[in-house]
Amino acid sequence: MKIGMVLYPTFGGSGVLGTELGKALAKQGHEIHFITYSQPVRLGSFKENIFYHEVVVTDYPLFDFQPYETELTSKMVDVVKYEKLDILHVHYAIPHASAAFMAKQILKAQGIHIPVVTTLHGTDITLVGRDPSFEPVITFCINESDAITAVSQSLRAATYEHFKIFREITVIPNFVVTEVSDASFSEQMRIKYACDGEKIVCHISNFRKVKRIEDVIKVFAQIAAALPAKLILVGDGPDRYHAERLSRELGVNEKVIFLGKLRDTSHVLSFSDLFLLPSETESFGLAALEAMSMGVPVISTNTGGIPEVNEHGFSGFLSQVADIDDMVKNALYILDNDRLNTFKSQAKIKAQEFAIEAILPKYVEIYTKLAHN
Ligand code: GMT
Repeated sequence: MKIGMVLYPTFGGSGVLGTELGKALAKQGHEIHFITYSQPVRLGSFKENIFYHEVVVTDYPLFDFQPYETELTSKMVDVVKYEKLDILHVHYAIPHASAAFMAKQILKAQGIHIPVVTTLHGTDITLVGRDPSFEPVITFCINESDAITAVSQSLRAATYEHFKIFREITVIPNFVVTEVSDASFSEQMRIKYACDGEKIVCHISNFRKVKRIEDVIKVFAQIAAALPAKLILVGDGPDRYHAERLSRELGVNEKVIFLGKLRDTSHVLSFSDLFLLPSETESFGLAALEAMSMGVPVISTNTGGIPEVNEHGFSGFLSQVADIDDMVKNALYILDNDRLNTFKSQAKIKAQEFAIEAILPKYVEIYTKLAHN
């Protein structure tokens, strides 16, 4: 099949998922056309069956706001028409579902039928989409999609709760492509970042408010008071400054390493002992799954779709949002030398439920049904 993949190219989970999905489909022989405004961070170098179509937004002095959605729609129309696509799969409803609806109508007027699959990822529903300034468009476009998927049961339920959706939403959980770690590299890096016996705690996110970065620092400060440990933070975003300030205030700044944004997080995860995800809300928690797949147990909140991923007492532990003491207690329990390796193995076992081999056929089934209608 020829599939158009529309996504945000940045470090967010929806872009990562859409890119990895496209790469996996291309490996199976499908032709994948990425349509977005810059090269997706996880795309990497040349790959067979993969094409990238950049949406260029022209900067006219007349506009205070550049019309990205219009440029995106035109690009979708062009790519569907001239590359003869069978399916358009859009990740994240805003503005991708509405641009896809518009593209579909334009193509229909030219006698071309293009089925649209919309995957809901989280904040498009739980935060941004609920904003009254977006809601009517979101509701309409979700209902107009030919197939709708959500990344967790929790997100599916939230979508029905907050929007008047009269269509079936299929849950297709996020997946992980497990990277093979190089043991000698991991050992070298462990020696570089942590002295003998120090545990390595890790957090990866876009440092937005919803991630509660300050809770990461608070939990780590208590862990570091109890045992030798370092904290590695990967990513960047609006709350990074607060994390830097708090780590100085709590006197742990010497033990906190800010690496910034990384295209590939598997290397850092390969020498980490524990992953912290204290989010306010999380439709799935792809970063936690990626950690688990590298054998890193997870201390997280029990919000949204996280309990569908992180199994309490097996791959890690779940706590109420903002319950720092409980997260610290659980973290110290896992980091105990007698238990750590068991939790590491269990995290890997749990992640296997979300192996790409198990999830990919679910998308292919949807595409196949729509393409043959
Ligand atoms: O977490 C973010 O802020 C990024 C956001 C996105 O859309 O890129 O992530 C959402 O989608 C991910 C992939 O499906 C999920 O794993 C994240 O849980 C979800 N984030 C939230 O719900 C806050």
